[in-house]
Amino acid sequence: MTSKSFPYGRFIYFVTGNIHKYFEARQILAEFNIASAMLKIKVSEIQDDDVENVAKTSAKEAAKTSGLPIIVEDAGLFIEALNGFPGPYSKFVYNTIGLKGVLRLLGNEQKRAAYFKSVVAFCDSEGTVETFSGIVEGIIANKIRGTSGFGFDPIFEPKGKLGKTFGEMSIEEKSSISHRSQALRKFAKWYRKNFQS
Ligand code: ITT
Repeated sequence: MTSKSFPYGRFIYFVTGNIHKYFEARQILAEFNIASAMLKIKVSEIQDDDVENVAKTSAKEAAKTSGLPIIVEDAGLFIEALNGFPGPYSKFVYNTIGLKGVLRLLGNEQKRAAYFKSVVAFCDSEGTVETFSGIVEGIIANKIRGTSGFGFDPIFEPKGKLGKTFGEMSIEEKSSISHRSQALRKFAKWYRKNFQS
């Protein structure tokens, strides 16, 4: 893609209904001098086994509805002993059985490996889509620990920081290794290269 001049400067709308995701994203994008705003518009989340397809489809719909260049980010928690469950169904599982339910499902299972995957999908008003992904590996803790972050953060201990859940970390510490920060950093580098302010 050739370098485009972008009428709004380096600015991007982050389409989400989840303020915690936006706060994390805003900080990471700011490191690259990209200003952002949270855009809460209704977009359908398709049912698909792949978070990349979910993010892509939502991004196209959001860009079409708003007429703005936007990013959508879709993430999920994949637990090895549960064959990748809940994956793309993470929101539903969080809202139904919650953290306690996931810990109950795992019981005394010794193999507690899991990872978070994030896919950022950018779509401009012409319908061009680009995706960027990030993964953070870790384990599912034995019990709920910490009150920071959101979702499954209090039961996820990332590799390299074992003994501490995302729920026990500041946004900065989580973002130094998180799936979301990796995907957003890839996006930010690409965006700076392709869109001049
Ligand atoms: P959107 O409006 O952006 O879709 P969402 O909360 O539905 O917000 P996702 O679909 O990306 O976000 O994520 C699905 C669920 O996965 C989310 O509700 C959380 O429970 C969980 N999740 C995603 N990212 C997480 C993270 O960084 N830490 C903890 N849990 C996370």
